[in-house]
Amino acid sequence: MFLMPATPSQTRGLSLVYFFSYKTSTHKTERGPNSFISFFMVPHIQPYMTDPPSSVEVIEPGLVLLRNFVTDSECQKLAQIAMEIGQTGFYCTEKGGERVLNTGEARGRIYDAASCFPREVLTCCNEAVATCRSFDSSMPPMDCTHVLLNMYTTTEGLTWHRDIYENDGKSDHPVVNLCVGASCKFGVKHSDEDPERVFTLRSGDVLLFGGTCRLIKHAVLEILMDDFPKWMKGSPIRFSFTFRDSPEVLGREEEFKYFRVSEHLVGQNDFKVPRNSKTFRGLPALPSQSWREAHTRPEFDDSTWQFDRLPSWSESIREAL
Ligand SMILES: O=C(O)CCC(=O)C(=O)O
Repeated sequence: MFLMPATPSQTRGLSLVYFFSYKTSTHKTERGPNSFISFFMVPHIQPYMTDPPSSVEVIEPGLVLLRNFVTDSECQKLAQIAMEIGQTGFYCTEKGGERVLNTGEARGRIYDAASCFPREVLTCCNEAVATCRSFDSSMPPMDCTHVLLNMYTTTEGLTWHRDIYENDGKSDHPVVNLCVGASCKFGVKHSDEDPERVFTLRSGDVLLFGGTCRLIKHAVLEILMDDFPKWMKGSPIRFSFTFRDSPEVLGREEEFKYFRVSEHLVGQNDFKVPRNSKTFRGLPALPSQSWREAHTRPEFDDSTWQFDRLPSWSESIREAL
């Protein structure tokens, strides 16, 4: 069994719990000088000998960071799953025969229905949401319908944006982001005038943004290629599993197959965060994001999609399983 069947706090052996409060206005959030409310211990129910203790940080209502939520060995299995799925998913082959990452950047991307992913992957999301909601009562529930899996291969991250597209989910249900492998600097801010809040996300950390933070602006500022789990054996890669509740696009995954920041990150500057994020309606995908259209692009040869750059640590994990 991948994760022990227990209540979230039992499963995760939560130890340190921090609560922060923020002075909030409609779309602007600011951490006040006396924002540190409490710090207390929760009994360790199932300590992990090899992992640091888990903690919950309610950064503000609707924005929660679960540190060390997924154990190191679980992360290792998730990385293995990501590599296997990525064999056909992270790369495309150009007409000249060169295999390139399918975002046009140093990042591979897979977007698909949750049902295409192994159950273990979804278990992490479900447990993270349950744990988060037991600490932040404002966080709405979520039923994961889709997974976006990113693979970062260099220090290059992902530019500032809000998750405003139809396939990100139309409701205020949380987006759940699990970090596996190399660490990253992750930034959030409600508006451009706000100071950036930057968190280091390490392997096993889960960040949730929902409710009044569902449309928060965020960015992967940098991948920290010198901070990664031992089992990556000197070949650091960052995976992010981003779980979404977007039932409206079930069966339409083909429309959202590609996302190239240079072409498809549209409507961000004109987007006005609605006062009621429950009434939010996502922006439709551009036709060029679809699998069908990619087939017609002269530079791609999707008929020969293949993955041929498995790093050595993946092979050793495969042997160990
Ligand atoms: O990879 C990440 O951690 C963030 C991904 C993200 O923000 C997105 O795809 O919208």
